[in-house]
Amino acid sequence: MQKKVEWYLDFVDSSYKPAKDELLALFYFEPASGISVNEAMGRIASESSTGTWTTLFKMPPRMNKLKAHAYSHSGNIVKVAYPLDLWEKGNCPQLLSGIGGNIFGMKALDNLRLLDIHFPKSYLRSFPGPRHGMQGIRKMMNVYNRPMLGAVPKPKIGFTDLEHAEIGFETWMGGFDFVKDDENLTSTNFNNFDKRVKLIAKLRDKAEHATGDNKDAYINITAETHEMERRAKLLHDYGFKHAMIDVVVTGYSGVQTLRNTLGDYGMAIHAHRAMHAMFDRNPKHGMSMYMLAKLMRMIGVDQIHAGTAVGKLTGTAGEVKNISDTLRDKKVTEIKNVRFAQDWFGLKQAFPVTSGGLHPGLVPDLLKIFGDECVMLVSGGIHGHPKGTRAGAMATRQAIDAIHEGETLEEHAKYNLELREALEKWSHLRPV
Ligand code: CAP
Ligand code: MG
Repeated sequence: MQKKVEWYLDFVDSSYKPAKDELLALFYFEPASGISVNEAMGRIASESSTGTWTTLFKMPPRMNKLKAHAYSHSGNIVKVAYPLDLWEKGNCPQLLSGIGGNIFGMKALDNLRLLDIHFPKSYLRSFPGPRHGMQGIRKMMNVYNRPMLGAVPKPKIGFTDLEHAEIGFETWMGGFDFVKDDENLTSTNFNNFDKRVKLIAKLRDKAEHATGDNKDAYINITAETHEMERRAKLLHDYGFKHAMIDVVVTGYSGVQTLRNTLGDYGMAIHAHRAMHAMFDRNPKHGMSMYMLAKLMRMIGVDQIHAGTAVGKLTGTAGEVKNISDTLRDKKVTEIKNVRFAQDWFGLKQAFPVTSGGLHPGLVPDLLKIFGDECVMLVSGGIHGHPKGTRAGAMATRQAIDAIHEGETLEEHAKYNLELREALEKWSHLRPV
């Protein structure tokens, strides 16, 4: 008789009741041909916890306590419970080495997607969460009852440091709060990070003086981690209250380190999600954007891009709403097969950022989806205004006022020239 070779099914138990302090993962999965549902679920739970592909010579019985259990299954959805002791608290990379690791490459699965993880209190509270959160940022900027507004100079890369700062000045003067770097601008031979910081600081002070409002910038510190720390200090020295990080490309460890550094300076993090679509766009495989947003709130970014549903990039209104919920809610409710309920146990709330192909004509849609509690980035949609950046920013503010005052954009445009000109160019266009 052939000896037992593997023990994957030991990790499947539909009668298992997860303990309160276990981490629970929600996966979409598709077994490969010839693999049963139970065999597939067993592999997911095994390879992401204590298992390997074969039975072992030495296996102390106490290790059974560290095994994950695939405990619930319906259709292509499986829930897996992971004992708390498997995890190092405060270590997000380790979490993903397990739950987001080898299992995604197993031959026995055609597709696998991590949709959500439910975190118990003791695990969640081992991370700091946002330094300021939504309320802290509103207080810092003294802006209430409307979205926070920002813009990236466009084209996204190519301006000199001085040209970049001058466009920023126009953005602020039109009534926006933030000037933002684009995700692929760091430090180049034509736009040096240090020079840009000094020039933007000078024009920020000028704009604050001229308008009497608080102004700030999301300057992109993305680089090797020690260099990010140096850049963070420079921003702090020049009085900036935010730093921007491309959080996917720098990685969880980099963001955790910078959360500490920037937190010590009292600064907030603007998280750009460049590269997220490499793993979240295929609905059957990879990891959901929802999961990324949740991990980033846990690590402690104050705001992260969430999509638009009406702009140039993919993402439905439902997805955008889910992401916003996990960033902003104190307690998230369950949506079957989509997300777990999650109590955030007091970690601060983060802003969703809506960005990508926006212009004043889309403001009514955006306010319907996000409400006022968001950061709205309108970039091409202000710099492409027929009268230029300042007029474009003014048009966006006028569009927000219109909705707040219960008017249509067209009504409000009758006595607001900048909005009228924006609508003449773009109307309510949804770019593709
Ligand atoms: C928007 C943007 C943002 C994307 C990011 C860009 O510019 O600066 O990076 O919106 O997407 O480079 O495309 P426009 P997301 O406003 O001119 O389109 O927020 O989905 O991560
Ligand atoms: Mg960009």
